[in-house]
Amino acid sequence: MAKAIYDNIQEEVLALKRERRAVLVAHNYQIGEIQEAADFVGDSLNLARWARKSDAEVVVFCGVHFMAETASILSPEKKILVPDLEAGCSLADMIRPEDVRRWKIEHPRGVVVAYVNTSAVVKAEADYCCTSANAEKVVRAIPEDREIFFIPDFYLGSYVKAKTGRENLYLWRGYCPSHVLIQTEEIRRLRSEHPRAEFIMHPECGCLTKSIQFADQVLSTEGMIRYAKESPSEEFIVATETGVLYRMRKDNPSKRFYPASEQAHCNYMKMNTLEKVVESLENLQYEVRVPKEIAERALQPIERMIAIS
Ligand code: CIZ
Repeated sequence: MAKAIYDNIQEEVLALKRERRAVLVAHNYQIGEIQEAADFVGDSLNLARWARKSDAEVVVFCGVHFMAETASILSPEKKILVPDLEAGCSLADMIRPEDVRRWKIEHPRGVVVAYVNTSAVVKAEADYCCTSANAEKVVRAIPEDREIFFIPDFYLGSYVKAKTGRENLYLWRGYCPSHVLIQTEEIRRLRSEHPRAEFIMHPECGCLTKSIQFADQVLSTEGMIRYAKESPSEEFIVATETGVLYRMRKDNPSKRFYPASEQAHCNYMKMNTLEKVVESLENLQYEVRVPKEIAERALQPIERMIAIS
């Protein structure tokens, strides 16, 4: 059969989605063209939950690998595809299941809280999952006398420890290589250049302890997007991966957004392109499927988090 000719790649993606009875979901850090082609844009948990509710048979997940795994855990009957199998997450790779098992042997009554940025095999060892939006709430739901192992992000964990005053919360020293590039000196400079701008910050930022004194809000990506819409301010300095600015600018054309650092750019997130989305839809590649035994165990901490938040 002759290959159809399209005026542009967005049209081609649309036609292929129809043909494959597929939906496309995109994380807040994806490039603009992918966000435009998406049926839903959001944070990793909202994407996975949206995909679960959708009646599509095929979901093209534009984000990074652990996010597609979470979608597969929540929707084992669906075909979850990623356009590039190499799009991983350095933070998620910083902890292995054996690291968690070792802690559990040393702390038999301890509770493991895993940030969503973990692989399915690590989630399978955890008691609770959390996102940056609900980490504090999840930790507060755990009885005071139980020790907590918070993995893998040291900065989010430190923030939650400070907010909850929880002394018996132990931290793994993982970090996001993009968020650690955001520096206090640069924020100080931007604040003096844009004195009217509100400064909103993601808790994965490596400079969180030093910069929190300037922060108007510490928020997840969804929290930032909502806050930028609702706040009467006209200008914002945004400390997170720069992809989030696309949606903020689109939602608020009259407002101005300044990245706290142009360096805060995740190369893994940017590996997905529309050309790869086309290939993914044409060839139904690359499927992410979590083995049943792991998926069943990893589902429990995710469901516990959903019940709390
Ligand atoms: O859960 C997500 O999508 C991540 C990694 C961050 C956030 O704040 O949304």
